[in-house]
Amino acid sequence: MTSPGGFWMPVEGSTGAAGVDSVFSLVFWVSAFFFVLIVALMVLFVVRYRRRPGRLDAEPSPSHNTALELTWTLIPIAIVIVIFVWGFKVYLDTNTPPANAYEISVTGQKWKWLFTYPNGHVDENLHVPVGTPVRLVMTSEDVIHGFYIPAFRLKRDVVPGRYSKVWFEAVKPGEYQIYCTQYCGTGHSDMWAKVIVHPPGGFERWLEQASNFLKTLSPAEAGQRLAVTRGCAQCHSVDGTAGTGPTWKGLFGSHVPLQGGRVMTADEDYIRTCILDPTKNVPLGFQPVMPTFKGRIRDDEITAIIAYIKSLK
Ligand code: HEC
Ligand SMILES: [Cu+2]
Repeated sequence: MTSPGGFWMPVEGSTGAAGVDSVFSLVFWVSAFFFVLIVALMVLFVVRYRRRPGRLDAEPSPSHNTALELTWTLIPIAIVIVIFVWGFKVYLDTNTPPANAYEISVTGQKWKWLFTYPNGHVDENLHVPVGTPVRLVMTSEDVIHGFYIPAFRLKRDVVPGRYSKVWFEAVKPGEYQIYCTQYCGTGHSDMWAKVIVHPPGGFERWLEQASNFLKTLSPAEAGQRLAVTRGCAQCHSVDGTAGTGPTWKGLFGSHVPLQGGRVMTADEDYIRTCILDPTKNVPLGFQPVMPTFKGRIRDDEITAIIAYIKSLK
C-alpha cells in the first residue's frame, strides 16, 4: 500500500517536501488573491462605467498618477523578489546533497526503472533506509524518461548520454509510487516502480538478502529475475511472440535454423555462446543486434538463465 496523503497533496515523505510545498502555497495564494481582486474589479468597472443614456462619451481621465503607478510597480516587485529568494533557497536545499549521501544508480529504459546498489545488486524497486540522505545518479538507455516521486516532491528528466542527479531523505518507513513523466512510447504508463523506505536496520538486511538471490532462490527463479534486471526480457518474450529477438518459449532443445543454412540444437552450450558471442549464431529471420554480455555477466548467472530458459516449455 502506498501512503495516501491529504486532500490536496500527497504525503510529505521527504525532508525537502515541506519546502517545496511552502513555495507552491505561496505562489498559489498570491495568484488566487490577484485573480479574485482583478476579476472582481473588472466586473465592478464593467457595471459601473457601462454606456448609459445621458453618459455616452468616456469621461476624460488624467494622463498619469505617480502614487498609483508606484504602488502597482513596487508591490509586485516586492512579491516576485520574495518568491525568487524563497524559491531559490528551497531549490538550493533540494539540489545540494549532503556529503555523506548513499548513492544509487538509476537506469530508465523502455519501459521500466532499474536501481543499481553500491554492491552491484540490481533491483526493479528503489529500496532506501529511512532518515538517510540518498543520492540518485540517473541515466537512460534509450529515450528521455522522467523520474518522479510525488511524495518526495522530486522530479527530474533522465536523458540518454548524460547523468542527472537528485537527492532526498525519506522521513517515514512505507511505500511510495514512482512514475515516468515523459511520454516515452507504448509502455509509458506501465513504467511504475515503488520506493520502499525501510525502518532502521531493515535496509541492510534487505540488501544482504536481495544480493544473495542466486543462493536463496531456485536457479530458474533466479534466472527469471536476471532476465529482467539484465534487460534480456526487453527483447526476448517468454510467451511465444517474437520481439527484437526470438522468444524463449520452447527454445531449449529445439532445432534452430541459422542464417547461412546451418541448424543447431539449442542446448546449454548454444545458449551460452549466444549470450557471450551473439553474432556467431544468428537465428534465421533476426538481425544481429543483441549486445554481447561478455564480461558483464558471471558464469553462475548464465547457468541460472539457462535453467530459466529450460523451464519455459
Ligand atoms: C537488444 C535486444 C536484445 C537483448 C537486450 C538481449 N537479446 Fe538475446 N537476442 C537478440 C536478438 C536480435 C537475437 C537473434 C540474433 C542474434 O543472435 O544476434 C538474440 C538471440 C539470443 C539467443 C538465441 C535465441 C534463439 O532462438 O536461437 C539467446 C539464447 C539469447 N539471445 C539470450 C539472451 C540473454 C540471456 C540476454 C540477457 C542477458 C539477451 N539475450 C539480451 C536480442 C537481444
Ligand atoms: Cu519512460
